[in-house]
Amino acid sequence: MRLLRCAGICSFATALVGGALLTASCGNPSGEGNGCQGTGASVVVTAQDNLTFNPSKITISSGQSVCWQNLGTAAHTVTAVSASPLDSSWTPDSVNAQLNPASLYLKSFGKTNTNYIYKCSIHIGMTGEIDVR
Ligand SMILES: [Cu+2]
Repeated sequence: MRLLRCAGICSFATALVGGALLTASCGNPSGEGNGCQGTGASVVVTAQDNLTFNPSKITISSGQSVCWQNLGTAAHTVTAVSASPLDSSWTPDSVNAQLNPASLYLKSFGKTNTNYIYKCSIHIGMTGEIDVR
């Protein structure tokens, strides 16, 4: 479980590929144009100012990673609600990540046939679901 911010990603990406383009896009304080790009995540979920996770429901394969990004102006969280069956890395009501504007949360999922529910602790009704097959 890692909380990644843009600066960390940019440093990493710059060191990795020496990409001037990446460096330039990451310098955008609005977060537009960078986000989860370059993290290698299999799926990107965007927390939006309309108080939704988009897409709100995803299906991935075991071993794949999900990157949550906040490209808006409102702060959100990724807070575990449930894992079925239980997963020690997804404790109900624990805030996995504070997802402030321009920040990222990257997590890989290694358990097959597990359903994960999460929410934003700040905005009631802002929920998401991950099915790992
Ligand atoms: Cu929220």
